[in-house]
Amino acid sequence: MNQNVFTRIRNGLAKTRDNLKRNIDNLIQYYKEIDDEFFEDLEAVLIQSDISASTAAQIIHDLEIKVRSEKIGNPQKIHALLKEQIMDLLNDNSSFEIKTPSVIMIIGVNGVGKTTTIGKLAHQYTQQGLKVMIAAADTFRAAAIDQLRIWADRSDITMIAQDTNSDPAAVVYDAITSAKARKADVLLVDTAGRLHNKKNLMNELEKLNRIIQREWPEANKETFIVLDATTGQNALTQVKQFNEAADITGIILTKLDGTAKGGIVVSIHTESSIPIRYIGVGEHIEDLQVFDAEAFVNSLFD
Ligand SMILES: Nc1nc2c(ncn2[C@@H]2O[C@H](COP(=O)(O)OP(=O)(O)OP(=O)(O)O)[C@@H](O)[C@H]2O)c(=O)[nH]1
Ligand SMILES: [Mg+2]
Repeated sequence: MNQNVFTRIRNGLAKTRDNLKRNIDNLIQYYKEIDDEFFEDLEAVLIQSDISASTAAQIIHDLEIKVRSEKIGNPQKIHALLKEQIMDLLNDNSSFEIKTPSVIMIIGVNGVGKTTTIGKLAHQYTQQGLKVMIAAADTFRAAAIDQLRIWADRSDITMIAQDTNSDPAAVVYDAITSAKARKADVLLVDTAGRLHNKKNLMNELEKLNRIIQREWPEANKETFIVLDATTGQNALTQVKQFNEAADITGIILTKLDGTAKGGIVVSIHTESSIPIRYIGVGEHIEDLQVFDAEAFVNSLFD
């Protein structure tokens, strides 16, 4: 991982890191040794950083076992122990590399950063030398198509769009025909933000999936849900409910730069068992990183 990439993750996670460090340092100052109350307070610190209650309980449970078996009493040791524990939880989340050809459908609720993320992914894949295309399947608002076009132009790639209010399924059908004809490596599909309780919109996602499957069965298919890291525990509910309409293959957490609660990354992976593929750490085109457990944990603690 180059220096630039690492610096961006580090900067993006600054609020979460500072918050976590301050809270843990307070504990270390207050407690002379690690005891039950220390663990209770530490659990509260984890929950404050948006690690869910059940994941926090699991981390504390494992830490207690370790501390007892190794007879560790010094609170100063807790930083390193906690880091190790979180690394263990995220470790099976291996670094992602896109297969070609791929169709990547980007889904999620309103305003989480879907379109921006597509712009960033298009840039990243283009930089890797891949031929990228975009399908403007958010046909709800004219502004949505215009916004996507700006991103397509930035990476100088082709966007397939129809008029506002046209059928997203028709856009996807068109885009696949075109992507196959042009031998595209990656087709990114932008979709309209939707609430998981809107049945017809969720059915639409199923329909888009069927079309992709039917029209380009040889292509690798990914469905990434975009989650706004600042929304907290509701993110897990979103994953569960979207997963009923679309087989989610990966999670993208955005806006980690805007929150002190980046702990959501830890529990969302642990509790959904879905890999985190990318994290968004800013609004700039380069502020999207392939999720790397080690780089993430290092950025959180060091
Ligand atoms: N700070 C920060 N802002 C982000 C990030 N990703 C997206 N945003 C901002 O979030 C806002 C919404 O982004 P969009 O990409 O339009 O979100 P969307 O999910 O496509 O929204 P809808 O299409 O309306 O559902 C924009 O102002 C983006 O600049 C990020 O990683 N960090
Ligand atoms: Mg959008």
